[in-house]
Parts: sequence; structure tokens; C-alpha cells
Amino acid sequence: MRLLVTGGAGFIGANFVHRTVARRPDVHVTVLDKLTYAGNRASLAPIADRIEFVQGDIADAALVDRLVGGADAVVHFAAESHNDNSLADPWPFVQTNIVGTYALLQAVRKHEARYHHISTDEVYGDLELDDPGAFNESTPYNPSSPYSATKASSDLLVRAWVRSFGVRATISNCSNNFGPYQHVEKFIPRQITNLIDGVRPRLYGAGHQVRDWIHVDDHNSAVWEILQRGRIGQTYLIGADGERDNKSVVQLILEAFGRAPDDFDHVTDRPGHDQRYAIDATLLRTELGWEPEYRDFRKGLDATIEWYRENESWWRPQKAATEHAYVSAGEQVI
Ligand code: NAD
Ligand code: TDX
Repeated sequence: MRLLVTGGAGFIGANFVHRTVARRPDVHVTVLDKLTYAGNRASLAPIADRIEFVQGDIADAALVDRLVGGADAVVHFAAESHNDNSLADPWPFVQTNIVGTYALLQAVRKHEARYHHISTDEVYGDLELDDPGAFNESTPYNPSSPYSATKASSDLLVRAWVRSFGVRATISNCSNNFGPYQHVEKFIPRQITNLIDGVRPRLYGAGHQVRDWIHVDDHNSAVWEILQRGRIGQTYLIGADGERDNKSVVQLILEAFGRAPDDFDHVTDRPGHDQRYAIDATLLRTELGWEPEYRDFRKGLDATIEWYRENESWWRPQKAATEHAYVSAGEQVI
């Protein structure tokens, strides 16, 4: 199989490429990545000689047409992915997440390639903290941020290309991922690298918001199942029953560093902050028999902390600029 992976130098994409190279020697992987601030060639360095790497933009229709023409299947991870950035400047989100997905869809339509679209549970909006429910495949779309609105838009383009043009596509909407190679702007790596630097973790507002954490390898094992055996036109939600509030996650990280449970700062809350995400992955489990491997959040978190301790040269170049951007955006201790 010739597989085109967009965004393969980003967090989830790089983990997906590592997993594919390790487990599927029959698959030829080409990565298309623009190498924005979030992309990092170093994430693919250990397997550089096992893959083809193309630096380029998914919105570049001619380039995408050429690469999709040489592929049997496309897994589309590339995106602008950070909610806080989408509040500061939504334009790159519209361009990459919507226009970029359009260019890919036109190419898979022309070349009749199989297409898997990576999306997020944030397209469904949020749940109240006291709501016992969870998102499923029939939950209506109700995105809150420019990021989630552009991801929702891209999902709807995929559905239309399936229905109108017969594109062989599937969609997955996953909950919050953690694991190695995640950019230090995101919640868990930011707190780990702060603590390595002797700086207190930073919790938005009261920290009561709930996220449904899944290890990145479990997300990617589900993507492989869907790519191979998913029903064309179907959406699958991916989640591993990992609900935790943000304050509890910070306190687990503090404990791993031997620090007191109140040794963190509350900082300015995110405008429009989604309260709770929760995934009901029954369809994925029953139809495709998928099960997560990382059932112990604390163990996965400890391994992730270890990875950041051992790979400082990977994250160090981004750390100061990332923290500076948060301060410039108005983040203050409250
Ligand atoms: P990331 O920001 O770490 O990586 C994104 C990658 O896409 C980077 O390598 C970047 O260089 C590349 N990219 C950005 N714009 C591009 C363009 N125009 N052309 C080509 N490449 C471009 O993101 P991530 O956290 O790995 O997320 C990957 C996908 O998974 C996204 O579609 C995101 O919406 C989705 N997702 C993420 C999570 C999560 O918790 N991180 C959860 C559910 C879904
Ligand atoms: O310093 C912080 N302090 C803090 O309390 C940061 C960076 C975040 N937070 C909070 C905000 C969220 O409630 O932690 C939670 C997680 O924040 P992010 O890592 O920014 O993730 P989130 O906004 O939940 O979105 C993530 O999951 C869904 C990914 O970034 C998206 O790409 C994915 O679609």
C-alpha cells in the first residue's frame, strides 16, 4: 500500500508514522507537511530513511494532485490544531483546515484514492459539568472556537464529497491525546516542561474543565482499524473513557515531580472555554472490535513525563517562544 500522511511531522501524525513503519513494512509512507511552527522534522529523524518526506502545503492543489495521484490511500492529520491560537488569529485555521481539506478532497475524488479524515470531538461543542451524557455519532455539531468550527467545516466537506461524488472516505473524531512528540503549547507538555524548568504549572481559571484523555498510540491503533475495516461514509468516535478535570491532571503531574498538590498558578481563563468533553466509543468497539491498550492514565502520564525528561533537545527550541506568546496574548496569574 502507498500511503500519503498529511501532517506527519506533527504530534499525532508523527506517532502514526512511527507506528506504521514499525508494524507495517508492506506500507510505503509519504509524509506531506508544511513544517509550520508545530511541525518538527526531528520527530521523524529516527525513521528518516524509511519514509519519503515532502515539505509543502495541503492547500497547494497542484502538489496535492501529484502526491495523491501516487497514493492508494490518504490519512489526513495536517491542521492548525491549537484553540488558543485560533482565538488570536483565526485565518490560518480557515485556510489550512477548510481550504486545505478541500484541495485533498478534490484530489482523492479525481484519483479515486481511499481517504481517512482525522477530526476532533470538539465539533460537538461541550457538555455541562453535571451532564452524565457523552458524545456519540448522532450528536449535533455545535463548535465553540474558530478551531473547532473549521474542523467541523472540514468534516462536513468530507460528508458532502462522499454523498455527491462517491469519495471513499471515513471520518474519526477523537478526544484529547497525550504522549510523546506533543508541542509544548498544549496542556500536559506545557506543565511537564514548566516543572522541568522549575516553573509552576498554569491552570486556566478554576481548572474544573474536564477532558477525556487518550494515549496517542490508542488513537492511532483505532485509525488503522478504521482505515482497513471502517464502513465508507461512516463517522467513528474515538475515546478511551479517560475523563479527568484539569486540576486533577496538574496535581498528578506535580506528584510525579515530588511537588505539593497546590504548587500551581491559576491564570486567565480561555474565552469561551469548553467545559467538558466525553466520548461514547461504543460503535468503534462493537463494530470494529477496537480496544485501548493504555488503560492506566497515570502510567501513560509517567511514561510521557519520562519522555520529556529524556528528550529535552526536542522541545527546548520551542519553549521560550511558546511561553512568550502566552504572555503576549495577555495570560496573567489571577
Ligand atoms: P499538531 O499541531 O501537532 O500537528 C499539525 C501538523 O500539521 C504539523 O506538523 C504542521 O506542520 C502540519 N501542517 C499545518 N498546516 C499545514 C498545511 N497547510 N499543509 C501541510 N501541513 C500542515 O496537531 P496534532 O495535535 O498532531 O493534531 C493532528 C490532527 O488531529 C488534527 O487534524 C487535529 O485536529 C486532530 N486532533 C487532535 C487532537 C489532540 O488532542 N491533539 C485530538 C483530536 C483530533
Ligand atoms: O496552560 C494551559 N492550562 C490549562 O488549564 C493550557 C495550554 C491549557 N489548559 C486547559 C485548557 C483545556 O481545558 O487544559 C485543557 C486542555 O487544553 P489544550 O491542550 O489546549 O487542549 P484542548 O483545547 O482541549 O484541545 C485539544 O483536544 C482536542 C487539542 O489541542 C485539539 O487539537 C483537539 O482537537
